[in-house]
Amino acid sequence: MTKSTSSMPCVLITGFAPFGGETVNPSWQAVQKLDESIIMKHRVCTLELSCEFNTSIKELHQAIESHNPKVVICIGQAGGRSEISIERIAINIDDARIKDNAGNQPIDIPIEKNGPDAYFTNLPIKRVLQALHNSNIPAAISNTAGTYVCNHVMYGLMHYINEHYTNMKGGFVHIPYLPSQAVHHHGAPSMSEETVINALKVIIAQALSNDVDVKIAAGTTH
Ligand code: PCA
Repeated sequence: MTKSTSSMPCVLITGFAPFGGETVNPSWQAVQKLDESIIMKHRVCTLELSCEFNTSIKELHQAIESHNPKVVICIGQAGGRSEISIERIAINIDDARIKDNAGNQPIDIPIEKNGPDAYFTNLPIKRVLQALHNSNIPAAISNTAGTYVCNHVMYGLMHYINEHYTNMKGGFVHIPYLPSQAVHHHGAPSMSEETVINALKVIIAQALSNDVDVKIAAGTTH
């Protein structure tokens, strides 16, 4: 008899819809492959977020309410970055270089009028970094998630956790273009879907197994 997985605790992993003229978003391409898989006795629930300011946060909050996950990790495309990019911080500002998929382009607008200037992720990011490197996956800590929809969603996630839950873990990870996208962006780095999927499994396992981070230097001097 197979045990029902519906009573298992879950982790919520999100990807984004394509944006900015792309036909795919590598985040959702990879994330959807993990749907309903089991990692460390946790069911993986997945969701594709709209690449739209405001709507994306509402979709995320609704999914958190219905799944009550232990861990929430949102994944997004960062075309031009070469590594798995583990975000440390989300800032309270929208400053869109291009319109979102609903045609909105907020410029210098706070995400939460009375919210703090920034939130740090509560994922053990250095452990995640170490584990990715041990798996031979290029990765780095990033100290900016930008000012577009990804930073907006990360801020919305951490704000929600802060207001509603005390022990839910949340964070954001940017990933490079897929090779099929990079061929249209001369000189841009890329990462295979297989490597990204492996990276996501490593990240989820680390988030589930560690509350306390390690102190290893991974900063930059510029
Ligand atoms: N990347 C964009 C938004 C959606 C995505 O996948 C960003 O970095 O803001």
